[in-house]
Amino acid sequence: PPLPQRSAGIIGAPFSKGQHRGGVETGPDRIRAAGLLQRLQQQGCAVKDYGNLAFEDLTDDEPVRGSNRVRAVGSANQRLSEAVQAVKKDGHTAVMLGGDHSLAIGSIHGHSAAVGQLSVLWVDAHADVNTPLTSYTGNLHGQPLSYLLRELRPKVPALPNFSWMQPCVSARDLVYIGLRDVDPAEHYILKLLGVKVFSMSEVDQLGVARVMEETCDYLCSRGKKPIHLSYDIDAIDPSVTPATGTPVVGGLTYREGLYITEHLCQTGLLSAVDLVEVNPLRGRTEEEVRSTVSTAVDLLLGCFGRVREGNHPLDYHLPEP
Ligand code: 5AB
Ligand code: MN
Ligand code: MN
Ligand code: MN
Repeated sequence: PPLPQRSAGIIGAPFSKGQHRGGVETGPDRIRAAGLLQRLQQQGCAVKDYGNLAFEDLTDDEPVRGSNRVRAVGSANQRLSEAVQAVKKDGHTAVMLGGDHSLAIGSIHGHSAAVGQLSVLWVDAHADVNTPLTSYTGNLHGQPLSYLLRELRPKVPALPNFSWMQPCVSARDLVYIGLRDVDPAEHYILKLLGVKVFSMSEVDQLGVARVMEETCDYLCSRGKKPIHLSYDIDAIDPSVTPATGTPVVGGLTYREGLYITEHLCQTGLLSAVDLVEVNPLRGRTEEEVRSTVSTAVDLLLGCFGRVREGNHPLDYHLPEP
């Protein structure tokens, strides 16, 4: 089909302190080097690259209630929130290239600060809803939703460098797709709050097309709000995207993963996208890294109108003989 004009505002967030494996901070540059900007432009999308954020180097960042690098994560996300607000004020669909998934705190906070109430679609093998008090790893990339969900506020302690933010997402505006590695406390939280979940079992049972229909119906049932897509590359099966910090077998196929982006794009409501947890240093071969990065690029192209039947620009005409 012809492509309507879209515009992407790209923010690189080379940040890895929400977990302990080095390399995820090189994700943004690897995704750009795979041709993301050129390929978006080729498909008729206007692109503005806001560059990579620079993050404060905090030397004194002792664990807080068992969680690691809390001050660095708080400070990085404050910067990211401001950057996302600027991108939204410039009128673009915001694209945040991570970096680890703790960055969703600033990305979603900034998006909501700019446009108001959001629908959030979280595509991930993991639920990322541990509180600092339930996490047994102490990694903040497994906790972002506990800071963002209004209903969890009474369960989350005040943390250093987090006073700039308030929870801004309601549990009923959140949908998960792809879950298959959920901690007991996280499972309790999801049941307690009645969060809509399409685990890999539901993807198997219903098929991805029906999952997306039900996702959009559910998110739109209380009015059409801007959608924030937070896409963890580990949602996809590690046979396709192995270069990531916490791979889990039994994930989405390449085609299911892509279908999610195509369907969301068609709603016309997609307003910001995170693509996180691509870690080039976790690939065992160059081919594993290439496959992971090129899948990340394809998911982003799908968010901006690319469809597999093919596309052509609105002004295309056949050459005259
Ligand atoms: B990711 C775990 N639940 O809290 C934890 O990759 C894994 O952003 C978190 O989804 C995985 O550390 C975080 C065990
Ligand atoms: Mn994950
Ligand atoms: Mn739909
Ligand atoms: Mn995640």
